[in-house]
Amino acid sequence: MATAPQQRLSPGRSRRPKHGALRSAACQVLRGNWTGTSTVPSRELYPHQWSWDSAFIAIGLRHLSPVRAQQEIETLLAAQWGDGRVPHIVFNRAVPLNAYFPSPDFWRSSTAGAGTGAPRGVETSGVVQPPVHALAAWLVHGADPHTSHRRGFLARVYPRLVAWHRYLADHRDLGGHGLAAVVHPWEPGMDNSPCWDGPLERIEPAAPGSFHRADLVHGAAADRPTDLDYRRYVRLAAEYRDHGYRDAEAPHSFAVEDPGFNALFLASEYALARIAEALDGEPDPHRRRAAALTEALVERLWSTEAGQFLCRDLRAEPGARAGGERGAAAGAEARAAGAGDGHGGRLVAERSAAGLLPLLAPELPRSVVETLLRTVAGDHYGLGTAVRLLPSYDLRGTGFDRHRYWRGPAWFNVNWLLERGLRQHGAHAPADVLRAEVLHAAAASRFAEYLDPYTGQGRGAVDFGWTAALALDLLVQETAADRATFPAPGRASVPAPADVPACEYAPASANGPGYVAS
Ligand code: 2M8
Repeated sequence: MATAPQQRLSPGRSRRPKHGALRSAACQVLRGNWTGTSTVPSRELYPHQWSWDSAFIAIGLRHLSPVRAQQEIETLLAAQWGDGRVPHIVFNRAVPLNAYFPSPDFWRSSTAGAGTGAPRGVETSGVVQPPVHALAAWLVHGADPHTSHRRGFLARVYPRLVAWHRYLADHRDLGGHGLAAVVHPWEPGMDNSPCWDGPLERIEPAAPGSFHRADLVHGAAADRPTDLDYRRYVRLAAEYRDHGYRDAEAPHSFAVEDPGFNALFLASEYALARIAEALDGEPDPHRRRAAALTEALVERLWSTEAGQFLCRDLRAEPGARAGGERGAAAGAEARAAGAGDGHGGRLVAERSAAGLLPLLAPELPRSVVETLLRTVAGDHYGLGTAVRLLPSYDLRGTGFDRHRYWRGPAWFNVNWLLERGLRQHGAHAPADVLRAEVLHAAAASRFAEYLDPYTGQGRGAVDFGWTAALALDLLVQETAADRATFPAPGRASVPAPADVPACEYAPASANGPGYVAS
């Protein structure tokens, strides 16, 4: 694994784009992607509302229109199911069925999900995405606490966010030790990660030709998941649907504890504590749950050998090879990573950027933090030496592909989260460099969905929602030098900096969409 020392890349500050132009361009994207009730990730490739996209988008949108940022979250939560789950897609009925697959007629949420409380008035998917929403809600509130209080924003979203977290704790703790499991590769958001190759190999693919992919109309086949992957995605989703989306009855042949998903879960649990405080409620139960999640993460997913957190495949035999055929090249490392460690299932011997996201946990043991900081800059991720933005997957992994989405490319939301995690643990110098690199890359790539980590060339969609939103957020943070992880209630977290021109962003309508009136 040892390589010749690489030259440190020159810091990004000199490459910083013009603030005013970047803000204005980000504003155009967010305005263009706004549908009237929420924001699409991309007009062509993703023409509906996506769950974790909306949370990230709201975090940026709060700098342009705090009311629209609140509406973004409210619209999503209006589609929450009776059992508390927040669906990963909320479908826009004005969009033709063939614009995206799987479409509402595949998920059939309002009928197949009726027994689990799927809403009647809107069609959604039946799986979930990472719970970034409480964190987003707290940050959105902090951008304009006065309007938030006036609209009763926190008071209305808090019970829904609590129900969402309760769903994860009660229905998704499939390993029985406090972590939430994902039951489909769409759920952790890093859909095509090599981490899923092993667990997916056990899934019988749906028949070829039994569905029609819409993504290839807009995305390059070389960048997207393969047909074989899609056939397995479809099989898993159909199986869940055909069991009425009941977690107790569905076989969940794919069940994985993902460190990224759980890191966001605990970060959001801390945010719920702040929200409870702001509402004169009880923050301690949330803090205790966040601490318990941190402990379970370290206990079940930490790998000293890998120097990072790994996924745990709950359906793997403890003695079986981790990662299946494609991941097995990790060899001895795979065996060291978790065979028969007594925790059930097996650690997956694949390094994904998800395994660095527990840096978001404020109570992570110092030795773990220091190891993670070394790993980020080491050979597997090469941040600051081989690459300027964190790649989504191990640069040296057998499954690495610099172009295929989530198998290597750098993503803006992951880098935004890393920047936050670095600061959380006092690593301000690398966080400053990363922030400047994100801003440069966002501007240079026309807010691309993701980038070739080596060349910085944009891939996937352009004018991508969370890329514009999170660049805007980092831009404002940089200029305002506001670095509090959780701003104190009642204080605007991000005062508008003087050198950023006002954006001609349309004001929100007086009667907001979602489940409440403004
Ligand atoms: C991608 O996922 C969707 C399925 O949910 C797709 O490929 O069609 C992922 O990047 C996911 O994380 C993201 O939320 C979604 C919309 O941007 O696109």
